[in-house]
Amino acid sequence: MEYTPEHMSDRATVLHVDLDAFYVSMELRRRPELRGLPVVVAGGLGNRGVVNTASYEARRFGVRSAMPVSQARRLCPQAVFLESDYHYYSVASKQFHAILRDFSPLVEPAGADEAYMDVAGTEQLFGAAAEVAARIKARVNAEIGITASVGVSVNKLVSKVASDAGKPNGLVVVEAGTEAAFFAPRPIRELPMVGRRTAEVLTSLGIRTIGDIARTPEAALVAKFGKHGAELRQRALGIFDAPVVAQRGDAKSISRDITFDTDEPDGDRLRAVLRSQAERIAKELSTSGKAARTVSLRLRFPPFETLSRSFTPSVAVDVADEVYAHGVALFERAWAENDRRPVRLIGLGVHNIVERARQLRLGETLEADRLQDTVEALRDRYGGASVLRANELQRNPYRHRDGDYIPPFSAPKLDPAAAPDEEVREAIDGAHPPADWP
Ligand code: TTP
Ligand code: MG
Repeated sequence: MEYTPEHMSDRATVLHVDLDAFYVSMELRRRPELRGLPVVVAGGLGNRGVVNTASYEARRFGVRSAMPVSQARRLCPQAVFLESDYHYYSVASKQFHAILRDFSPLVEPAGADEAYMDVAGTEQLFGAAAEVAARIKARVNAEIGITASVGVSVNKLVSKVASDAGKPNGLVVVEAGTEAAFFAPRPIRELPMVGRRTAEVLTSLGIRTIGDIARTPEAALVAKFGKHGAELRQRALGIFDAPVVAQRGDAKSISRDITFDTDEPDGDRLRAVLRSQAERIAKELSTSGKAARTVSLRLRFPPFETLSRSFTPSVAVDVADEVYAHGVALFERAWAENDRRPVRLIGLGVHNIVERARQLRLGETLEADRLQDTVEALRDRYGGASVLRANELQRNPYRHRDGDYIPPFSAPKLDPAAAPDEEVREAIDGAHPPADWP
């Protein structure tokens, strides 16, 4: 997209607020005797446990989120290992988002422990953005007992990088007009658009800093990354238009996953698990009157190779039938690409949750629910593709919303740079499950 000045606010009023080492900080709050020690919080402490987060002391030994607990124990045997207490953290997460909403109606949650907000127009009440940031930090500290880092700038992208740059307990303000200068010396991996594979390609071109990207001619980046090349360069200059969008502070995603005791080789059983996960997710959506824009699948192959794929259909989904249909389509393709190897973990999720605004679609009657049951029974018996709606024959589910085409199941692995949009690109790039997917 062509950059024009009106895309950018001329004042730094956008905050990104992120709690420091969130799960660990919560544990330290109730166990202050562990402060200063390497501490690892994991979902399960057995062989299949995965690290949720680690204290900064443990990170010094290389312990990272999403790492197997066994590996973390090898890297840092002296660490204190604790099992995650998700309920305890979710209470704090709600408190955190409530504090932010006290300062501005424009709060966009981006996960359990992070949010963007725009404080333009609140100066009369709370002072300049940097002052709001300081007040938020103080309230989080006083009321939740942990620290937050805040970035302040003209847009979400620069504020995100700024909050990371100041961690822990940071407050980094990037004054309007200094975005490119702030970015220039920073390593490419700090730019949110740059995943592992993109970084490899950039490094092979001799590009190490964000400033190096900004200095590279757009044509050279387009040659390597397709249309994302131009966008990459804009971002390297700190240009980003997406505004802060207010959202209610409730669930950002709903997901279910299961880790098998012995790796599961049977496709029918895997599909059955997906089916029951879809039902539980749809039930939760319907209880809260919500629908979801995006369906995600997560698969893990032994030992710890995890992939996630997501798809955003043109219409938000809300019934089990639809969640399952998209989930199983993602599964068939991802599983085939991985030689239908036995699966250790399978997870289904929905995110980009929106209010349900469902009206009967043209041609749909209340009988549709009963029809769906019948269709599902047939699919369960004869396989997911045995019954298709007529419109599914015409509408390829992998035609993405911007019109780009991703070939269906038998396709070779996608090149992240050639993928149709950032969401899919990230999913291919690796570990980007919904933000609050434990
Ligand atoms: P992050 O904000 O990514 O990490 P963090 O808060 O632990 O550390 P930082 O100071 O760098 O922000 O994630 C927030 C919480 O989400 C984290 O405490 C645990 C959970 N989480 C997982 O369970 N698995 C993951 O892979 C990641 C990245 C986070
Ligand atoms: Mg955090």
